[in-house]
Amino acid sequence: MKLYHQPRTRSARVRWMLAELGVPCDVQPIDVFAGDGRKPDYQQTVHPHGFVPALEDDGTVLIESAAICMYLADRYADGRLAPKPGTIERGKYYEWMVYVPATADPCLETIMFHTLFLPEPKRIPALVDRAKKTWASKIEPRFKAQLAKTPFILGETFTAADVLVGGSLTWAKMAGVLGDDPALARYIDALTARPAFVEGHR
Ligand SMILES: N[C@@H](CCC(=O)N[C@@H](CS)C(=O)NCC(=O)O)C(=O)O
Repeated sequence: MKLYHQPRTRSARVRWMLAELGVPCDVQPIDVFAGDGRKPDYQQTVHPHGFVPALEDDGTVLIESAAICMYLADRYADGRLAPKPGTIERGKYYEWMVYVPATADPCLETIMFHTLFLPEPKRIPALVDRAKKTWASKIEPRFKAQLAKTPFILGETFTAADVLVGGSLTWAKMAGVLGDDPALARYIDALTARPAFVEGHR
């Protein structure tokens, strides 16, 4: 198995997930910030957009951090990190696994791009204002409401959904938009103290 990886990006979620599972994996660094992702060979054989993460397993390459984490949980966690297929708990698991990349990540990405990554003349402050409003009024309250009730996003036990939600919340903290809330702080402290989190973010 091989993970195409760049620290401090969404491939850290996959590296964290692999560490939770204790599955050995070669890590192939792809410096997307230095343009490694734009090399034709990488785009033709690994990731069609030149992004990370990508995971090669059994001779097949998978992309999309949430899809990779769901695959790894099903294949290597022996029922530990995801609810049973066909249950309503599994439905809720899918909800969070999709909510993060479909709704939370794009909002944070807008904030990061228009405050940090893009050259200054290309940054659009109105987009940042709108995304910050969406984060604070819609997205963060959803995480907060659940985490005020249960230690993990699906309830009493840690699942792959916490890798996605934890990844998004630590990104929000990095972007400086995470609100001051005891439930969120307790959750982030608990996740970042996990040895697998530390291993995944080396
Ligand atoms: N939805 C994808 C997003 C992948 C993505 O955008 N990766 C970023 C790093 S977080 C990347 O590789 N960017 C390189 C670039 O923009 O050239 C996922 O969750 O895997």
